[in-house]
Amino acid sequence: MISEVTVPDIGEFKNIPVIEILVKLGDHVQKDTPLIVLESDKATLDIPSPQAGVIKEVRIAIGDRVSRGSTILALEMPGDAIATDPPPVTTVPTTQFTTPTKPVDAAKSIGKIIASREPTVTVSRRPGGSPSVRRFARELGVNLETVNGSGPRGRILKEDLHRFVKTALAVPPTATSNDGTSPVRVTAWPQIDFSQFGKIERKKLTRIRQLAGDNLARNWALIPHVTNFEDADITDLDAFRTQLNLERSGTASKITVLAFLLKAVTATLAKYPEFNASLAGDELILKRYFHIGFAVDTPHGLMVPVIRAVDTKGIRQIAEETSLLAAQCRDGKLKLADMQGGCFTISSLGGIGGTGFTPIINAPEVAILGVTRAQVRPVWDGKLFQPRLIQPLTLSWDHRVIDGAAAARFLKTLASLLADFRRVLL
Ligand code: CAO
Repeated sequence: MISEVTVPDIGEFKNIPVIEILVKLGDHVQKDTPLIVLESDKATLDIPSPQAGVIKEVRIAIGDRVSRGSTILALEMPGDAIATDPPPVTTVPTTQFTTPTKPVDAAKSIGKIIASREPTVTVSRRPGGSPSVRRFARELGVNLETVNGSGPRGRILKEDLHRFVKTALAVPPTATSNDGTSPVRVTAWPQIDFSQFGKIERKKLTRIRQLAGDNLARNWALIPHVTNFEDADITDLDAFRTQLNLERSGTASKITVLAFLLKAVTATLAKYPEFNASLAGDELILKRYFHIGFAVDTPHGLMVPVIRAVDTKGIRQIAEETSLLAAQCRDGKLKLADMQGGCFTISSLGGIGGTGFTPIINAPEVAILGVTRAQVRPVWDGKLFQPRLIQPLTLSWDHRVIDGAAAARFLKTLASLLADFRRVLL
């Protein structure tokens, strides 16, 4: 089945010279594979193949002038491709536009008349270069749209390409914006053969660590983090916690400070809704539910399961759920659903130690609480130093959404709830 391929509707353009022929006899092409390039004073146009097939004859030469309907080449097509040909795809890159697709303009075939819709013609709004310049650019992997032409009407000359490549090689790799105006310059990651300094061992990162690492790098780099610090006096709370643990039945999970933190954070979020939110463009999405995530250290890497509707649950139930979810994380049995829907995260290193750290926000959340180990410290009561159990708290927050004063109030409220847990009921 051989069909003539003609120049489709190319809008205002007429008598345009062919500057490049991208296919040759015997080439297999797909639908929309560019066949030839036309160049007018204003733009270059890629004429794509209307169908998949094999090039049987090329009927134009470079320099020929063509208009709509001019025959370009003969294409042999498999019979079934013709019958089932879908309408043209009109999605094109943003730097290009499509000539209006008109209903069927029947292409004449040598053996048979084949009705086919016009293909999508892409028109580049840039000055062109000669075929040899375009070929050279392709070989170098240079996008001609990024090169300034110094020829007549901005035509790109070979010297322009040479200059472009020289300049690109002279500049160290940077993380600039597309227009090159970003003030941020990032040098390439150091590539060092460490074995020249001593014995080394290679260890592949686990999948979880890779995924978490990518997210953490994005969140750290893109969110303007600020971290506030606060101390909470949890002497009374810890006495209550110890009492509850003494009262618990054999199989019940041990209650740690974490369960109280989850509950107190939820009460604080209810008071400061902008902390229970996500940024979406220029809108803040405020959540009216309280699903709180907590970081779990596992042999495979960090995981963040989520406890749902913490506002509706008691301390014992929260403790049961945290210990169950943490066990599932460590056994690699956590369900995807249990990692989703979080509003806010608590990262507790209280079981390990430390006096403070600045956690990275778990996007698209806007704040995260970091907790280290509570310690008994001498606290001045106005007359005497009293031994009090002090819980260090850190809050990292997204400065696009939250201000320092709000963060200080949030932590102050949280500390006051932990100091007197009855206030959670208020
Ligand atoms: N102050 C003092 N002691 C604390 C404490 C605190 N804030 N928090 C926990 N402890 C104590 C517990 O009471 C427990 O004491 P006992 O051994 O005497 O019973 C001990 O420390 C161990 O607690 P735990 O860590 O097993 O339990 P948890 O509920 O506090 O924490 C979990 C559970 C899953 C959060 C924790 O095991 C974990 O994985 N933490 C690491 C999180 C992490 O890696 N964060 C960093 C991420 S980077 O942002």
